[in-house]
Amino acid sequence: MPMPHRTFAEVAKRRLVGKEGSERVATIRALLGELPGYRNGPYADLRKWLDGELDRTRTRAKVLHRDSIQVRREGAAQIALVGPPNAGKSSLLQALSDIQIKTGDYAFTTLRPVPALTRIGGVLVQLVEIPGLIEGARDDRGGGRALLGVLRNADAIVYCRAANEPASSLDVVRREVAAAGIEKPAVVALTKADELGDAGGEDLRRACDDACVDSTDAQVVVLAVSVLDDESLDDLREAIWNLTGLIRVHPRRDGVVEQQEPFALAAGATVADLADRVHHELGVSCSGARVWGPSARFDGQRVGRSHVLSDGDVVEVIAR
Ligand SMILES: Nc1nc2c(ncn2[C@@H]2O[C@H](COP(=O)(O)OP(=O)(O)OP(=O)(O)O)[C@@H](O)[C@H]2O)c(=O)[nH]1
Ligand SMILES: [Mg+2]
Repeated sequence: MPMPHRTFAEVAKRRLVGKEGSERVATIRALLGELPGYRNGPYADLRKWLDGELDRTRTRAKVLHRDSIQVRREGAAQIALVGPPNAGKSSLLQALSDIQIKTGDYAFTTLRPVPALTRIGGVLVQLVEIPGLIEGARDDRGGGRALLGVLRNADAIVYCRAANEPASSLDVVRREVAAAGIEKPAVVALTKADELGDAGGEDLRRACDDACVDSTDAQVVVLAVSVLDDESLDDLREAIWNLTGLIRVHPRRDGVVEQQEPFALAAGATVADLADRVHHELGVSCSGARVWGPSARFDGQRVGRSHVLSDGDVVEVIAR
């Protein structure tokens, strides 16, 4: 004796409440299995409804999946490249790292955030191109909410715009970022600087001035870059490093500067912090260090545990 169809409908709805994805699919399948196999009438209608639910659940699962575009963090910091379509973000990403990525002279070449690692002064930093931030991103246009979510996770932003485009070409992106309440240390990269030609110097100066007109921009460093000019790329790397707020410290042991990657430490880190990072026990037993570099008054200065280190220091930790 099958359950009356009205009761079945009630039970089915109750069992589906709050379920999504594979759990919901499994429940719908189970319900379909329990449903009497009439070809017509109320039970057949219930079957049709459940089949529809199955399709809708699968589609939703796909959409949810497509929205989850989070980027796994790697390296000492994560820096987002944002800007209008065709600004040269992918080209920069490629020039600064080893990745191969599609670039193209049209908008929306890149459709999802793309991460790549770059080495700055020996430390790996993750760059992420965030494409397609368009007007209305805050209302999820163009999948904007997920893209802004990735941006929110980043430590700093490189705003990219072509040097020969007006400063206003960044306005849309900056408005969307501001509307999303995202505030991060930032630089502006004026890309494709090589395209300005011989009279470029003057254009560039104007472009740099334009880039700073917005009052909130007072502190923002503006750099002209071209993927054809290695020096400009090195300057950009250094500007990116400054955004991270981290310092690079090179360990030295028994009089030899170790060839490993330098340690990336938060600004304000002390000798004790470095020792702890090398090894927890060294953090405990460290009594001080010898320091060469910006934070030392002279080469090999003997300092205590609480001595504050600077970017570029070479440090030999002394254990008790
Ligand atoms: N001359 C010159 N062209 C560049 C430079 N950087 C990028 N381009 C060109 O600009 C176009 C757009 O470059 P992409 O790197 O694809 O731009 P994008 O910002 O990633 O574009 P979307 O992913 O579509 O948002 C391509 O034709 C590049 O070859 C540069 O430094 N100099
Ligand atoms: Mg791109």
